Amino acid sequence: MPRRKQESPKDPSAESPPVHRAGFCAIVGRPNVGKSTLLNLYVGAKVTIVSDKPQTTRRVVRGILTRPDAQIVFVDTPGIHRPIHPLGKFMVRSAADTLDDVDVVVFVVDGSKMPTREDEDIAEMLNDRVRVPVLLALNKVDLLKRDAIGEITQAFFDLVEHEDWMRISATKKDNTDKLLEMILTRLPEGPALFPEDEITDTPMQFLAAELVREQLLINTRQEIPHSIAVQVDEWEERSAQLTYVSATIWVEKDSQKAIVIGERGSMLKKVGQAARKEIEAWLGHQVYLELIVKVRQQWRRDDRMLRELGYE
Ligand SMILES: Nc1nc2c(ncn2[C@@H]2O[C@H](COP(=O)(O)OP(=O)(O)OP(=O)(O)O)[C@@H](O)[C@H]2O)c(=O)[nH]1
Ligand SMILES: [Mg+2]
Repeated sequence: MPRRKQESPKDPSAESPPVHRAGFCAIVGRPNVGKSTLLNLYVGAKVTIVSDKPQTTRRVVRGILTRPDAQIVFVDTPGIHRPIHPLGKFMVRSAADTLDDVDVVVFVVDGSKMPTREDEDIAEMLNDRVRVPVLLALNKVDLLKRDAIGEITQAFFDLVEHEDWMRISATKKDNTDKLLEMILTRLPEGPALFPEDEITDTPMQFLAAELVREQLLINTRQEIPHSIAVQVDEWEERSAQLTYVSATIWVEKDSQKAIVIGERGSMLKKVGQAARKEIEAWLGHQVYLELIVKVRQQWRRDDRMLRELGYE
């Protein structure tokens, strides 16, 4: 008589193999709400620059979080606003285009203030166009006044269709882990999309130019931050311990050039030193950073110049 095979003792992990998820998560919102801060927090490194000036991020930047159970490719996007020049149009278009190719969207808002016209525009776009889950992240909760919580939250709820929401602070790391789990559960099952040690697909040269621009944003005011572009012209690994980098800082007026250089070069020196340290940290060796300031009038409206700078 055939006998039933003896069953081996049950191995729980063999019964239900652990689920691995992988996918893309767009981070969208109006300028200055903390999108890039949130991405850097999740990735654990500065892969996208942050400043207190609106319209800091100009191009889409991907940052990758790899865990044993998942890989999330976060897509930081330029703040969506009503653009007034071709650079702004490029920025808004690249943010909007991101929505078509992701698995989940995090709509980041400044949850300490009532929605603005820009929030309304973005919400309308998300409601009309996005077919994947939208998560509402009410950021900057650390600035939220207690008596305004109800009114502000309700105003955002009325604005945008969302699957779930969370009140967070990207700088204080409040509830950001809870938001991360909400994102994770919305990703499809599948293997990792990028090598597990990769945290961004941004080329180092572009990152270096951005780190210089970040220092300029931090150290300048009014219209100057918006008038600055940084382009790496030369990148040479002179030895295993030293990389030579030369970059041009473009501004739109002679008066801006004078400010960026500073009195006897003081501003340029300060910016150069701070950016050099950050590039050195990325490369793990010494960097010689040379910065040159040049004027190109109205470069933000100059299609050829925008193409050259990679804003196309
Ligand atoms: N108080 C407070 N400030 C925050 C928080 N998150 C971000 N910020 C600050 O808000 C400012 C803008 O942050 P970013 O991350 O550059 O904002 P963004 O949305 O990427 O802005 P754009 O690139 O211009 O679209 C910075 O000064 C951040 O330090 C937060 O939770 N609380
Ligand atoms: Mg940003």
